[in-house]
Amino acid sequence: MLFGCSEWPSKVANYYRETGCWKGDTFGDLLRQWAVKYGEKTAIVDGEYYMSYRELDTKADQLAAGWRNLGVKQGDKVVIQLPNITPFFEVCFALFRIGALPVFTLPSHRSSEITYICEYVEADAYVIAETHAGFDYRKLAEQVKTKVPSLKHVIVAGNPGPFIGLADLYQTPVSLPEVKAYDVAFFQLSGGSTGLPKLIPRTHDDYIYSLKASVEVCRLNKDSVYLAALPIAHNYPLSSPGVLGTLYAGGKVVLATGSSPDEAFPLIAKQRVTITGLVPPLALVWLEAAAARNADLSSLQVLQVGGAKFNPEVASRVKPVFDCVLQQVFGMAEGLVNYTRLDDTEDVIIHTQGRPMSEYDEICIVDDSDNEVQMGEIGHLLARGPYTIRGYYKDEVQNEKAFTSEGFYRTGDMVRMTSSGNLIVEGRAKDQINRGGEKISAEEVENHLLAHPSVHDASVVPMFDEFLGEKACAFIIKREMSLTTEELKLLLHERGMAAYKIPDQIEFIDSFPKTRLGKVSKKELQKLIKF
Ligand code: AMP
Ligand code: DBH
Repeated sequence: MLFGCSEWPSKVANYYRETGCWKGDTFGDLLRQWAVKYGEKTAIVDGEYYMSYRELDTKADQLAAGWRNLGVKQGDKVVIQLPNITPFFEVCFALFRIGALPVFTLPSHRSSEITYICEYVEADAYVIAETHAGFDYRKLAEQVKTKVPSLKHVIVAGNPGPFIGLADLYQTPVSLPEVKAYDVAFFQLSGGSTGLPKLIPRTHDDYIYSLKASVEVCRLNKDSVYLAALPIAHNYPLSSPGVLGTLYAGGKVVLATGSSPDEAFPLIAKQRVTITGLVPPLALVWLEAAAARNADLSSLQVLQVGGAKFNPEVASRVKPVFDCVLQQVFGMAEGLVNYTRLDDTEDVIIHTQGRPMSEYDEICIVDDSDNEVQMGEIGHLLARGPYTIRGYYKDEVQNEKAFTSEGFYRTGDMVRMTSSGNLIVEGRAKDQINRGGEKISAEEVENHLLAHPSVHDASVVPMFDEFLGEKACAFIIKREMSLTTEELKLLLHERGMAAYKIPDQIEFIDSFPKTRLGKVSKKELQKLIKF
């Protein structure tokens, strides 16, 4: 295991090996096995381009050579910011094969997030697409490069401008180093509840196990066709079972560049998509579009909804409108994934967020003092298991808070267990806004707001929203009376924060309500929001 990452205790690790959870395969090995098994079968469809398993395997080898020739070595970090395009897979599998570590960021991230991450992991390289959704990533890379001089390479899928083109990295395969399955394979970003995003180290062993477990629960096989409508760098469309689970099962991945019904519905009809995963607000848009249009969605067997709490009334419309099974997914990039099962009763599917996917998952629901609550009562969800991390990357301070002494991860979610053993997400203890599946750390936004000289204090809280479930509202105590909402939004934009984190509403206030302990009471603040 690499420096800076907490390991599973060796006894526990051995147990996961003995029970067959961890099989000792790396992602590089897996792709080789798939190429042998599925050969010319289509692995990925990207617009008009159909890529077979064999082709993906070959391209990964060629790119691995390119990376090695650039000087990128085992353990080096490579920040990946790619939309849903085939190079995402080629680049990642090439890096897996040389033991370099992708760090996944979202296409919506901007200079604030990317600069911080590049600095934090001491990234050697940054991979972008030329443009996507009207945004030129080369401009962003220029800004990042000025701020992070240690960043050696910027690689561009498409026209490289001043950087290196990905096309130049397909080279004659070279011999590859040995990569260990127990090592970290890549980093995911946590949704965050602290000032700065935390990095989640995932190993080959643990992540591959999570794919296997997901594929079993979701019943994927080589006839499955998964539509990637959400950004695939996110843990949910990446692995639950997502694009990697689909490849694991020998199925076909269909990439969409966006998630609107205009793009997705024709793809479902043409590619005979059997399963896709959405966040709740998108599910609502799709429901309305499907009811209004005469699209052929007959191939769809499973519609997954997760990332944020799905309203049961909306959930009950999925089956009648799409004529397929709804599967609720409650997961986290740190590990634990819960699913409703395909043959669960309607009541379970509509009203719960499912149960852990693996028999080796251990969960506890506890009160504020870490004592287990009575069955059916609401408490903090703790999780431990063969694919749940034991610590964030190089962050001992947060690790003390986020993990118990027994190695359970404190999810920050408040849940209750039903008599059927399923979980219902009832709220959240972490200081985070879940904006329709996009997570916003309140503290991160507050810190940006506090950088304005006219801001005396700032507090960001969730506010109810019919469509998104939650939006962000910032309360500001001014130092300078002339300060306006527009000025603050501009500040956040100029500081390079991703657009989804910019508060939807800003309220000015004279003082913050306090708790008995003298801390800002976010609960009371929420009551002061003007709708
Ligand atoms: P992230 O930190 O970005 O990986 O987000 C994981 C968090 O998203 C979980 O800890 C929950 O707070 C939230 N989440 C994910 N799925 C669901 C769901 N189905 N219902 C409610 N909350 C969810
Ligand atoms: O929200 C998430 O992070 C999430 C949701 C569903 C996730 O990581 C997952 C499934 O694996």
